[in-house]
Formats: sequence, structure tokens, C-alpha cells
Amino acid sequence: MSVFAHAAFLRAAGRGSELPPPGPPEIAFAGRSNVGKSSAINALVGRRALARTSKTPGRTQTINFYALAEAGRLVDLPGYGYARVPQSLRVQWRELVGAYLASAKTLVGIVLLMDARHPLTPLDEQLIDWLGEARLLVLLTKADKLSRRAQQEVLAQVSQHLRRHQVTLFSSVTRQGVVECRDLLEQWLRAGCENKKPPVKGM
Ligand SMILES: Nc1nc2c(ncn2[C@@H]2O[C@H](COP(=O)(O)OP(=O)(O)OP(=O)(O)O)[C@@H](O)[C@H]2O)c(=O)[nH]1
Ligand SMILES: [Mg+2]
Repeated sequence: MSVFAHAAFLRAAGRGSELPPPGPPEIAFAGRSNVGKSSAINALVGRRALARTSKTPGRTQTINFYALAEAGRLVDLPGYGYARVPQSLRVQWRELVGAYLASAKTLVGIVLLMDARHPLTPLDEQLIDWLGEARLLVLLTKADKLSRRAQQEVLAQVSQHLRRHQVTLFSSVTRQGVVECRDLLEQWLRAGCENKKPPVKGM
């Protein structure tokens, strides 16, 4: 049975001191505000509202940890770079996410989400740059909003641009890409159990 069938909320961390002690391998979900990170986690674990989602960008302000029994953890990061978020919150984001990435010894990879309708915005590029050496799975979210043809075009464009990383079309609504994403993340978690390495460069 899939490890994703056993997800449970573990902890919300609003500051570095609230991060949980290291445990099983972790996979973090990163991307701009409102891109669909929390929805993707729900789609992967097959639950409607394990992670809280919202139409209002900037909903997730804490780092939320979900345990997949003993097999791993999914880590829902707060949204990156919402323009209307005050400067003080942006600084808080950097401090909190930076503290997490710097201390996440069991982080085996990052799922980076971009909106399939407008991927590779300057904010996305900034985030990708910031994540440095990390192993990424790139999800082009809300693919249901694009025609099949437009989906293939954006997939080709982004794959070409991010050659080092795997890129997949994804929709939490139609569940497009969910099975492929789960399979890959399960591989990461299994390999991570055997070979823990910090994939992210320092801040
Ligand atoms: N059509 C469509 N809408 C989606 C999809 N994924 C998420 N949404 C919608 O996009 C909005 C934001 O989704 P969230 O999952 O809360 O986004 P988030 O990245 O966690 O946002 P923050 O926590 O604010 O950073 C919600 O209204 C979702 O219903 C998708 O695949 N297709
Ligand atoms: Mg969220």
C-alpha cells in the first residue's frame, strides 16, 4: 500500500525554534503563493483537506509538517513572494524557510510548483536559484486550465529550460500527474532512508 495513504498532520512551525527534531526523510513543497502547494499535498495523500488551501494567496504562513507514518514527511512551505505581502513578512519567510533548509538534514528533495499558465516568472527563477543544488521535481500546476496542446508546449518549454530536473504536468482537480508524482517521491523516500544527504546549499 502507498505510504501516502497514511498521512497525518505532525506540526506547524512559525519560527526556527519550532521545527521538529529530525526524523524520517522529508520532501518539501515550494513555490509562489497560491500556486497549489497545499492542494498538491492533499491530492497526493488522497485527502480533501489535510493541508489547508485558500483562494487568498499567502494562506500558509507556517511550515506545516505531515507524517507519512514512519516512511517520511511532506513539508508544506509558506508561499514565496506574494507581491502584496508586507516586507516584514517576506523577511520572516526568508528567515523561517532559510532556517528550515539549513537544518533539514533528512531533506531528500524539493517539489517545486509553478503555475502551468505562466511558469518561470522572475520570482520562480529567484526561488530556483535560491534552492541551489537541491534535487527538484517541477510540477506545472493547474494544468486543467490549459488545452492539451498548450500543456505540451509548456512542458517542452520548461523541460528545455530546466534540463537538470524532472518536469511534470499536474492538476489537483483532475488528478493529472498524481500517480507519477507519488511514484517518484516514493523512490526518493526509499532511497533517502538508505542514503541521507543534505541536497541544499547553505543560505
Ligand atoms: N483549477 C485548479 N485550481 C487549483 C489547483 N490547485 C490549487 N488550485 C486552487 O488554487 C488556490 C490556491 O491553492 P493552495 O493549494 O491553497 O495554494 P498554495 O500554494 O498552498 O498557497 P499558499 O499557501 O498561499 O502559498 C485554491 O483556490 C485552489 O483550489 C489545480 O490543480 N487546478
Ligand atoms: Mg498553502
